[in-house]
Parts: sequence; C-alpha cells; structure tokens
Amino acid sequence: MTNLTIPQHGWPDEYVQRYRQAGHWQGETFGALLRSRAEQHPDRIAVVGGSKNLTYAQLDEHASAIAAGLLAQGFQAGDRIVVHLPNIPEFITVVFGLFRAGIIPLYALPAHRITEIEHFAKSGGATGYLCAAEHGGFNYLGLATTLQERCPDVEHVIVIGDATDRYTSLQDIEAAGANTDVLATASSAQDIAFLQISGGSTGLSKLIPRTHDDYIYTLRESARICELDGDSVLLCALPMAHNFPMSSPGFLGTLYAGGRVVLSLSPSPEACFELIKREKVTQCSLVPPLLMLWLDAAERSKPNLSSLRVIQVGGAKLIPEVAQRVRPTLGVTLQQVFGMAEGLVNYTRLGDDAETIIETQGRPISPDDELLIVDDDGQAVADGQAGHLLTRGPYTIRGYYNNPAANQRSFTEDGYYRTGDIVKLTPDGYLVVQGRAGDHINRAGEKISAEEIENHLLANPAVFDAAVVSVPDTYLGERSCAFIIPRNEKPRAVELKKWMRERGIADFKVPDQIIFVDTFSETAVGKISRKTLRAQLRAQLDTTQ
Ligand code: J2J
Repeated sequence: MTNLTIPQHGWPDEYVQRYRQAGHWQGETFGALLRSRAEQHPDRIAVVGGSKNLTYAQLDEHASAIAAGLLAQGFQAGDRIVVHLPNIPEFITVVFGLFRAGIIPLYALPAHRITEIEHFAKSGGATGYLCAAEHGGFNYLGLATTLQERCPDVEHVIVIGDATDRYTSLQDIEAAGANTDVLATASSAQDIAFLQISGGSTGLSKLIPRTHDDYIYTLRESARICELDGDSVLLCALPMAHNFPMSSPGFLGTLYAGGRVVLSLSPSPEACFELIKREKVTQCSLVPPLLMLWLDAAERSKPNLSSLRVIQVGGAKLIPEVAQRVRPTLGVTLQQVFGMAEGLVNYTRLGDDAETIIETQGRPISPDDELLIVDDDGQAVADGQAGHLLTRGPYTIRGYYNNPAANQRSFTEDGYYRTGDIVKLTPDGYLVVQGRAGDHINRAGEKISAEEIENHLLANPAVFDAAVVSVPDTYLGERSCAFIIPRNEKPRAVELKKWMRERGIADFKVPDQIIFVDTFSETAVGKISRKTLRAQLRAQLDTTQ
C-alpha cells in the first residue's frame, strides 16, 4: 500500500485530536456510510439518471460487487484510478465501489482530454483509467489507447458501454464480484478517499487529497446547513466530478441525508426544467453563467418549478443584480456558496436576510475554520479591509498530493492554505469575494491557469511569445484572451485554436480571443515578471475596449 497517508503535510497530531474531540471527525468511511444508509432505508430511491433508478440497497450491492471485482482484477487498496465519467448513475456506483476497496479515484472532468488525463495519471501514479465509451460525441476509447501508449503504468482500462475486445467492461468487473460483500477494507477514515483536481493559478493542475473523515464532516454539515433530509431531491446539473456539485451539498451530501439524487447530462434550462417538474426536485447547484441562462429561460417560458426550494450558486462571483432576480423569477431561496476543492466552504444560511444573501458569499461551515486576511506582506489587514485569504481547518488540506514544490508556495509554515482569493469580512463574519490575486481565468466556474495555456501556445512553432489574461465577460464572468507575438508570419487565429484542440486539451481552455502584437511592452521583456506583464496587457485591454 502506498501513499495512503500524507506524511509531511497531514494535520499535526494536536489538530487531529482537536477535530476528533470536537466531533468533526467521527471515524466513518464512505464504505460504511453507504452501508448504514442502505440498512436504514433499503428501498428508497437514491439515484435517478437517464432511465435508471437505483435504491440505496441496489447502490450498496453495486458498490460491493465493483469493489470485489476490482480487487479480483488485481487492484489493491491504495492504488489510484482516473475516473473520467459524465453524469450517469455509474459514477456513483463506481466511486463507492472504489471507496469500499480502498482504491483512490482521481476525478477528471468529461471535458478533459489526453493532455490533462496523461498529467493526472502520471502525477497521481494511476494504474487504471475508467471511462464511458462515448459521451457528447467524443470517443474516450481512443483517448484510452493513447494514454496507455504514453503511460505504460496505466495497466487497466475499464469501460462503461461498449468496451470492444480491447478493454474490460464495468459489467464484467461487476459480474466477477457479484454477491461478494466488501465492507471491511484496508482503508480507514483518516486515509485518502479520493483525489480532486485543483483549479490553481500556476501551471498544471495539482492533486488534492481528501480523507474520509474530513470530507464526510463537510457532507454532514452541508446537509444540515442546506436543510437536506430524506425528502430532499437534488438535481445534479453541473459535471459531478467537480467539488461543488459533489459536496456543497452536492450528490454526496444528499446521499448522506438519505435523499434522492437526480442526474442530468446537460445543465440546459430545457433539460433541467423538465427534470425538476418530473422528479419534483427540491435543490440544485449552479454556477453564475448557468443561473443567468435559467433566469432568462424561466422569464420566457414560465416553467412549473413549484417543487424547487433552494438554488446554490457558487464557483465564481455572483453579482448582486443577478442575485436579486432569483426569488422573483424562480420562486426559490438563493444560497451563495464560496468554496474550493482544497477545503474551505462558505454558505449564506437559508434564513439570512435578503441583503446578506444577495451581497455576500456566506460564512464558513465550521467553528474551527480559521481565516486570516492579510496584505501583500502577510500582515493582517484592518477589520473590514480587503486582503489575501489564508485558511486552515478540519477539512482544508495541509498539502497537495506528492508535490513539495507547490506546497512550499501554497501553504504557510503553520499550515494555512493560500487560497489566492482577495476577500473582505463583514462585521457578522461573512465573506465578500473581491477577486483573485493569481493569474487564472475563472471561465464560467472552470478555472484556467494562464501559465498552462501560455506553455501550450509556446509549443507552437509560429508563436514567439504568448501571455494569457482574463477579460470580463457578461455571460461567462471572465473569458480568456491570448496576446501573441508571432515568430514570423502571423498565423490565423482559427488555425491556432484548432491546433490547440488537436493537442488534446479541454475545450474550455482554448483562448476565447487572440490578439497578435509586435511586442508586449516598451519595458524590456524579461526584466518584468509574467505577472506584471499580464497586468499591463489586461490594463491595455481595458483602455482599448
Ligand atoms: C467567487 N469566487 C468563487 C464564489 C468559488 C463550492 C463552491 C465552489 C467550489 C469551487 C467548490 C466562488 N464567488 N461564490 O469547490 O465546494 C472561486 C475562488 C476559489 C475557487 C475554487 C465548492 N466560489 N470561487 O469553485 O476548486 O477563486 O471550487 O478559490 O473549482 O473558485 O475553485 P474550485
């Protein structure tokens, strides 16, 4: 068994004791959690997706069969598998199967392509890749083939759907493990349950290790704060591999509360309004651009959304003008969520006054979340002033997975995570997000590292230099703009975009806008940092638009 613990970056003993004594960490694993729900209400429907319904008992059975099947296949507790699935019920049976076997899922988004998957597989040391054969017109089997060529350590490819004769189907894995009860596993509550992906500012994504103990704590508290219970029906419209629809309160928080999860393959208002009516959905989580689409569509089509009570909105800043439209247009309570896959999550509470709900991004889940707001020199700012948010607490990681260099940058010596967000605190302890210190683009909630995209562009022979910046966008919140100095002949922007897609990166990372320039700045380039350069270019855009 390897890497189950995070030796140098785990919580120090005194914090472990503190969080246990406070009752935050209760020693429960995901495997045991599902079993207890299946015992409490075996016949209640847990998941609805496409034409499939699964009860809690069925979910439990699938999870055990998958766990047993994977162990029979040669996987061992502590191994990592890249899970690359859209919003289908198998996402849930698979991850609980992995939890039961102690195998660590590493969650990729459906939009990710070979470049990202290769990076995840290598940095996570994955030995398996699990995908749907096809989704949204993309053939994931082709990706699997390239992945195995580039990463020989990925020995196993498991496919949902037609696995062809090359790969193993999930059905066969399940059949091999059928009727085998796997509950006691090598994993315990303080072990890593899964790896999430960071949306950080620098370079390639980092891997975020979350333990059973810390994550289940957030689920328990999120379910309470969002007032979920056995009657709740949560629509999962965002890609479920994202931390937000997974846990704030997300499909896992809903299963924690014994409610029902309804999965939508598309977040469009057309698809979702229909599901809300048919399945009597009570809660849903959206990013601001989607909320805007829903609001516009609801004003036009006046759908029946009478079952819906709460919409959580987070992932990017929601402006008060849009927040204000939620109750009159959709007839529901808005709940703002400011969270991060690294940990800290803030919610406005359902009973808060309208001003708090509209103007703030909520307050932390836990009384043991420690927040510091500091200036550029690391000194605490005066009350109510904006500054860099640093945080540590019972569900905020103390370090990325196997990444000492990133940990050096992203964590203080006493274990605070540097969120990269600029926030201020209201006198009531609510956070108002002001912006980001780092150079990433928050494109409709998807975080894109400027540096990562620049590095892709620099690999093109026609590109001499490139700098990527964010531009405010009415619908996306922010869009990406690449300033490019051509080497000789100016390439065509469409060709460059096509070339990026063919490199195999997620579509949302392809620059929305490309501007060719002869030089970046009058100041000698190379003498100023990339950060300053990007700031100058952004300012240049502001004055020319
Ligand atoms: C402004 N910026 C926000 C908000 C996140 C719940 C909700 C969201 C995420 C998430 C999550 C924001 N207003 N309301 O994991 O559990 C930006 C910040 C933050 C970064 C984290 C959850 N909500 N953000 O978005 O890991 O910049 O998590 O640091 O994808 O999103 O991104 P991510």
